[in-house]
Amino acid sequence: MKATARANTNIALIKYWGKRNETLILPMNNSLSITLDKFYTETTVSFEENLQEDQFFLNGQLASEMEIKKITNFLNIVRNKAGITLKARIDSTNHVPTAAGFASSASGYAALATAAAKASGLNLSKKELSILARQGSGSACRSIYGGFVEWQKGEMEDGSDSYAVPIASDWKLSIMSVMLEQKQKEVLSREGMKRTVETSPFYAGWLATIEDDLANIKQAITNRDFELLGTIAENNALKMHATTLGANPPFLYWQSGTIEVMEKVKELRISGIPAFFTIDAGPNVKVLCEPQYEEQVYQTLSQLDAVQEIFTCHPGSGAILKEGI
Ligand code: FM0
Repeated sequence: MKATARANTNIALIKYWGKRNETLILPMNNSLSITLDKFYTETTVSFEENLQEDQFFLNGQLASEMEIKKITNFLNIVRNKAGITLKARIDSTNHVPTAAGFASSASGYAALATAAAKASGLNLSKKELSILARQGSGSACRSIYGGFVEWQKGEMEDGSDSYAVPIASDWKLSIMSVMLEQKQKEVLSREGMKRTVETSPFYAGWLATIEDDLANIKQAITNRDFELLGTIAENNALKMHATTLGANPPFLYWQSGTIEVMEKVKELRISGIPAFFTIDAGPNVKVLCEPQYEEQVYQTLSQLDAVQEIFTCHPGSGAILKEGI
């Protein structure tokens, strides 16, 4: 009744932004991401006879009651499916540089779903694992697979057709994760997307453009058209962030350093180096380029005072069970 799994985080090129069902975590729109080869979570789940409550240790420390409650809710889904009532001990380690502030919910729930399913005796397909991980955190359903991944939003009310599928491609892009100094506490993505759906007049405009963006970026992946991929990804991120300005109360994830990096990326393009940015629910910027330009992009962005550290990532693998444990 014990299993260990590892999952990488992912970065969306077409963003998931907004839910149509908050309990089942069903999205308003399709999204598309790249699973990275850095920043992963490793989680061991052990269902045990003698436990009265679920125990959750994050990076070696007992987690807060709120975090344990979230984990218990998630494990209840697993227990129901497996027909067991045993409580579990969960040990989870985030292998994310402390300064990074990289969202770990995607790698966290992908690893937890994979380990918990195995430990409970369930033998789930990747599709079923994706559906399970989605119920912990939406973006986690994409981290079940490696490389380019599409999360198909589905139509069903029970969420049975809302899961990720891999996109066949071995295109080795570079994703430079640019870390800035964290200046203020952010609006969490869960709260931010909810507020945006409920109050932003720009939300409808965002949704209206998704299907075109998705079709174009898939075309770009098929044709290895970097210019097109980068243009769509950058524009999609800008549109997502534009919706937050129309929310009530309004909010913005960017800091001055965020804009400095965005401007540098544009300068790089003017100087003939194809590079594009994308930004999630925080101030950090991810810069996309092809491997031959990695060094130049790295050097140029390192010069900015606001930049603390840059991590060069590439497409990585999907969630895996660790053998021999
Ligand atoms: O990853 O409320 O998965 O597509 O990162 O847990 O379902 O943390 F930029 C924002 C991720 C949102 C875009 O949201 O939310 C993306 C975002 P949950 P997540």
